[in-house]
Amino acid sequence: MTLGVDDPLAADAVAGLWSNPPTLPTKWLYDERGSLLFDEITRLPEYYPTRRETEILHARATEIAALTDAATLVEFGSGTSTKTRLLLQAFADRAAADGRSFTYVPLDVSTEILESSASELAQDFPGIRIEPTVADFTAPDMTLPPSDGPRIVVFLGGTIGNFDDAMRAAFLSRLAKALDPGDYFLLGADLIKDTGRLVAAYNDKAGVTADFNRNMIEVLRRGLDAHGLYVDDFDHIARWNPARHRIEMWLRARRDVDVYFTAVERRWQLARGAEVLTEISTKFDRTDLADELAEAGVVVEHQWTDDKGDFLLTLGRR
Ligand code: AVJ
Repeated sequence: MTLGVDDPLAADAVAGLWSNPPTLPTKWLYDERGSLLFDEITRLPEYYPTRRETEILHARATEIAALTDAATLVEFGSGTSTKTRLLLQAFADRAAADGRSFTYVPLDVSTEILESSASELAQDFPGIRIEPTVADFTAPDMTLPPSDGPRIVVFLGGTIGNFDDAMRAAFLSRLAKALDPGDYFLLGADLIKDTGRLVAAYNDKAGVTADFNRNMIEVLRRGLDAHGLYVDDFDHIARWNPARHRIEMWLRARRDVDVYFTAVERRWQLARGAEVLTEISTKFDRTDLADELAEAGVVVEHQWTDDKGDFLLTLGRR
């Protein structure tokens, strides 16, 4: 079968693999197996961000509900909504005490994950209205669901780190325009820290992050009917880029690679030692991040970290 460039994977592969350096959008890491591997990553001893962010949410959820008094919580990239439960509990308690309704709108690109986690949430939070919505929040036309009171848009996990500087600026200004005055934005971001710990978080001993990264090869092989493309021909590389304060994940060819992508009728060659960029994970300075938000039109009202100062939660208001 031949895929036109209107097939998203085909279009991204054609645009990215022949670039210099070759690159593929991070979202292709998250097929079903990739999503399961990422879930495993969040429990690895070296991977601190999920635990630290959960600590902050645990400590601050009630305060966030009181400060914002939001009627609707919109979550970007909700996934399994595990950490969001802390916020939902706090907002649900508040709404119930005041006899108000509260709505949760999880946005995700994966219908399956949205539906399965929404039905679990509906059981656990009978007092909340849940309106799962399939949406790509990185798309240029960002519109938020209507709300009877202030909204709080939450974007957790440090996923903002996957955007490069230009994408981040564009995303934040689109978001600020989509918010109504008085709406809130809650953002999770990983902080710059000791390089050894950063690199270890993306180079775990058990090799789960390596499997997660190398799974991109399998996604390509299957999606584009590739011949001559093997997961075992690639090494996982994660290194710190000090100039751009970000972790970069690459796939490095262990030998000369010669692939034919049947679906796009193209041959792709990669010399031994050459690398493909699969993910960036930018780390932040809290003041710089507050400045970026202000620049976009979101006024920072609070910034909280965990006890170790590893991770940052920022609450801003339009
Ligand atoms: C889900 C994007 C926040 O950048 O830390 C974890 C993804 N990649 N290990 C991150 C990831 C490798 C993660 N985010």
